[in-house]
Amino acid sequence: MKSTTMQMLRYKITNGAVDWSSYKAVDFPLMYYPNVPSGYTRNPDDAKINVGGADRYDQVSFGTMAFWDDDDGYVYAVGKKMRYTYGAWDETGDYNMSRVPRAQFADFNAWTFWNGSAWTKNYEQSVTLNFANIGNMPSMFKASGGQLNGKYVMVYMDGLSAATYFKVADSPSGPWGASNLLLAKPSGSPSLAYNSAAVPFISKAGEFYFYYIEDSKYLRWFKYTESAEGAGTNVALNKTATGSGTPCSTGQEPAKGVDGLTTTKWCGNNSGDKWLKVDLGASYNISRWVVKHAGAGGEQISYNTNTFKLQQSADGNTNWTDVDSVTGNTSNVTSRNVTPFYARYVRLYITNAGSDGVARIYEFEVDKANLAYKKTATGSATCATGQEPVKAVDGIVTTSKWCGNNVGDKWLKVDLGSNYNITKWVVKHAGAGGEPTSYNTSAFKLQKSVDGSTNWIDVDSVTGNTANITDRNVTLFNSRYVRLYITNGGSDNVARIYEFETY
Ligand SMILES: [Ca+2]
Ligand SMILES: [Ca+2]
Repeated sequence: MKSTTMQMLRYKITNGAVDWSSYKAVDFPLMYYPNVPSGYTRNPDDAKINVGGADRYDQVSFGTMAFWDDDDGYVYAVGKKMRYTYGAWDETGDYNMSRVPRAQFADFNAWTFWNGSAWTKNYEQSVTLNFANIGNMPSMFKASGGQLNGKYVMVYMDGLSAATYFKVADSPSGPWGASNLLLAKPSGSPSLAYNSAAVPFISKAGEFYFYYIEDSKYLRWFKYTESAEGAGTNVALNKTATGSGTPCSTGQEPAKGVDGLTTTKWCGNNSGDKWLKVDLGASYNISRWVVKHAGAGGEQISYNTNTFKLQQSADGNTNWTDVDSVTGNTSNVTSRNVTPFYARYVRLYITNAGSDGVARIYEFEVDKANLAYKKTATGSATCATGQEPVKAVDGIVTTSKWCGNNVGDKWLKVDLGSNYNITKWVVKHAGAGGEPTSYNTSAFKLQKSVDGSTNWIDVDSVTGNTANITDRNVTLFNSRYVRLYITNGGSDNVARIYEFETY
């Protein structure tokens, strides 16, 4: 590859459509000029190195990708450094990351590089990202909505024709968490598979599409969908919404604020306070709320809702109770965790809608809480290190289970932290984690207790189960402690619980 510079093509998007005639080549700074070995010379014009009479060329950071962080206003770019060392190109294994304020994207000199602790102008120091065991061409994006909301997600294949994974971090520069398997190593037909990458732009909250390249000819597509019962399911999605005043115009009704799309909005311009109410259809424990403002839909940021609160009500008409409030907001997306509350009706109540006083809500979401998620779990004897009770409440199904193998009955106890109303429980057995279905838990009960140590009371029981996932509604009960009590662990009587959830 002869590379004298690296460029990206920029296109204008008008009314949601790409204007292909508008492209403009923009310089991109992830270009690596290695130290030229002794005796070799560099052609200053095109970064060419003369190696024993043959032309060789500098390489850019290999597999460079970029993504735009909607919240902090930067464009980030990540690539894998290639280095020329005495006659051979090799991958350094080091990833570098650069960023630039979005408005200065085309200003080559505005880019800075992460050196492990700070953003610097010095490219040579930009080699400190801890991306061990990441194959070429990872992709990265910032998730919006769902369990991963606000997290940075990296999708990658662990080598050529290998398995595809994703990692999660709280900031682009890491640290990155454990690997989560997305897709097993391709078997059979493809002789070569590479470059697994996510395509978040066409994905909805709680899911993302990804692909790999097969035999340099095809894109093989897949979709990752978060567990429907996992932490963070938006229960306002497509529910009945009403709003104050009359919509600003046709097509901007309250329903557009809960349709799952950031291309549609509820617009309210009545005088005074404005509100958007949602009837969830049933009562849920709610642990998080999300509002996507004007800027999230591509409008000017000064229109972002300024001061607003989340309210809840049992009847949806009167007696609204404040749950959480935000003042002086300028962000495009508000995402806030709250202590779980139990309600059927929620309301976004706006006292300052932004610079022109018009409410523009592209999405209003409230997430149903799995009350057991990441709470304190204990259990009877564990099969092996890495299969502790905590693995049954970590929200991860693939490769993450509690395994219990003591003789006799087995149990998994969760301290929810305080008393909650509970109406549903879910158990994901061996088959849900990819193991033989004969290992699915056969006979088990849900129990409750006021003290978590004695006086366990049966709430519900299942016998002769063969399903991978048990999902059962129960008459509402209030408890701080819940226990999965297993009397028959399946064909080999070992308990394999990938997730235990209560709602
Ligand atoms: Ca919408
Ligand atoms: Ca798990």
